[in-house]
Amino acid sequence: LMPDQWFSQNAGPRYVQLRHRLEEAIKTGLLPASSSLPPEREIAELTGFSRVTVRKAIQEMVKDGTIEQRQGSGSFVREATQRVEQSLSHLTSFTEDMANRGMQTTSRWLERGVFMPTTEEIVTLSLTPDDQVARIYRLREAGGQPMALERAALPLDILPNPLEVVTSLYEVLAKHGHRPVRAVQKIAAVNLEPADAHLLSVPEGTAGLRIQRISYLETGRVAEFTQSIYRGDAYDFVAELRLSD
Ligand code: 16G
Repeated sequence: LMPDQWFSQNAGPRYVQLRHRLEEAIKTGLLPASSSLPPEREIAELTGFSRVTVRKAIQEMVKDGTIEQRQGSGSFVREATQRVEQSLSHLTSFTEDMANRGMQTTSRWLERGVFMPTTEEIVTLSLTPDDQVARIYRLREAGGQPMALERAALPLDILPNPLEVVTSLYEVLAKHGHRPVRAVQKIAAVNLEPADAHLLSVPEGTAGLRIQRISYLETGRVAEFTQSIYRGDAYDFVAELRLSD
């Protein structure tokens, strides 16, 4: 890191000047993705800025997601986010969507079991208050990158053993002859809650999409009620529209 590459006649507060220098270093590959930043003290020495300024510049870059801080191992340049295009016209599963792009999926389980249903689940899945519900809640990753938090609820006779779902819910449903054939999906913008942002590895306040999917069996019965939080910075939703006749 050459100090002279970091100096410029930029106006604005000192931490903003330093931040521009660091952003420049990232853009030109001087500080490549995944590389670790030198310690604050070293950056201060190299650039002539004070440590307070260095800390403030880094804090700002952590907030906007350019830099990531890992407990005990310092600061790193974050990998650029991989965006994916997601069709809104086909009833596919996450596993299928990612496999079509050649991406491997992994899940981090947050909840998986049989529970008492919430009022919303009772209404949506047409349960009685005495029925229990199968619930699976997971962080879904593709190509090692967190993509979405998905919380699915299903009637117990449709998914008697939630533990059977290891990778694909739809695959398990298909095996039991319960693959949904139709779904209604609702999408709304949200600011990610701090806990969700943390799970999705994005800065707090990042835009997210709240997606609700209610899917139906051939018989017209509701099979699945899924509430998800998708990363706003990782998805482009695409639908083909036609002039109706
Ligand atoms: C998609 C669905 C979700 C479904 C899941 C099954 C949305 C927006 N999409 O992510 O409802 O439960 O696929 O995927 O909610 P899987 O078969 O890979 O588990």
